[in-house]
Amino acid sequence: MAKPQKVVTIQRHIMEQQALHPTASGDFTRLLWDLVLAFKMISREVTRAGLAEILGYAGRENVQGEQVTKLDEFAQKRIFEQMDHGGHLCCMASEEADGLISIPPQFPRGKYILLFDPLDGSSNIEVNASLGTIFSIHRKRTPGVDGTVDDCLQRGIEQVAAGYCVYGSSTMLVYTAGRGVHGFTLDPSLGEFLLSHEQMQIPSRGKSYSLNEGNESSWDEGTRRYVRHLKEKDPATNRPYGLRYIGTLVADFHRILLKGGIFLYPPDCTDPQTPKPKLRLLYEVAPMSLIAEQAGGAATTGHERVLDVQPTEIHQRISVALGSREDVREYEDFVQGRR
Ligand code: FDP
Repeated sequence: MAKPQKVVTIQRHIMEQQALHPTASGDFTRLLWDLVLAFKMISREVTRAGLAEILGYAGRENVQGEQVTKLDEFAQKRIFEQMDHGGHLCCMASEEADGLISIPPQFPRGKYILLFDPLDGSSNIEVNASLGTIFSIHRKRTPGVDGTVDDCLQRGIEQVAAGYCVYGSSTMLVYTAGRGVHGFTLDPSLGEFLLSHEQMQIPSRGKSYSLNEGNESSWDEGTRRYVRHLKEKDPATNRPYGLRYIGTLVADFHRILLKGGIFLYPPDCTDPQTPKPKLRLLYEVAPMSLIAEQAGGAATTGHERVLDVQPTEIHQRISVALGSREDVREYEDFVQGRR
């Protein structure tokens, strides 16, 4: 008879991780639990997204006379309202808010900072393709009870935890708290995230690349030569690589985490004097980079390790290549002119 599988919920996994730190207060554990509940609520809403057409358009009243919120606004509100009163956080910042998000005065303050992208891949909402939520957690470093912009502007290497939830053919939550990367799949009938991928490892080399090829005319020369190299035929090095691009960072990265390969979003170099990157450092690129490194992969701007970059503003943008270690190193060789 087949041995019954040990079923581990995310709650139990987080508690087991906490037990590895005998001095832990439990604050961080409760913070993650609260976040997990927000993800379940967003997941439920994402699966109902297509019904907005039937029940009423987003931003207007539905047939029951209720206001229908846009999915990205819903995700923002859900996370904020779930996280504002638990006493774990001293402030938040999000892609959907201009400045620092303060904790309302009536609620207690905690020692952590939450940075998040509530609904990544928003251009895919209408087409029923995968979406995601990304989060990054830092520890407060300035004096006083309220969090400040300075608390948000910490290097990626200083993250206490990072993760994402991908709303795909199933909903999966992937996170790291500095001891490897673990993945949990949501069982909608139980309403529980169950451990499905323990200690995830990115293969050291992949055979696919992921970027918006339509932007080729605005890439830097190194990126252009690198992508041309990937398309050359050389069976010994698995080339040509296949192209896979969904246009939702979370989904594109998730594929690479499981299968290997490289995700790239180089800057727009139409004016070489002022390259314009697109993705956001604090709540997109830094958390993905921590996960990549914790899974044995790498993340670079082309010239520098992403996790070492000192942020200067909350919504800072940055260029990135991340994924399999050997693929990322090879990209750096092209960009830095060694090849
Ligand atoms: P989106 O603007 O649709 O939210 O966060 C930005 C992002 O998506 C990433 O998820 C995605 O990787 C990228 O932009 C897609 O950009 P392009 O449409 O320029 O390819």
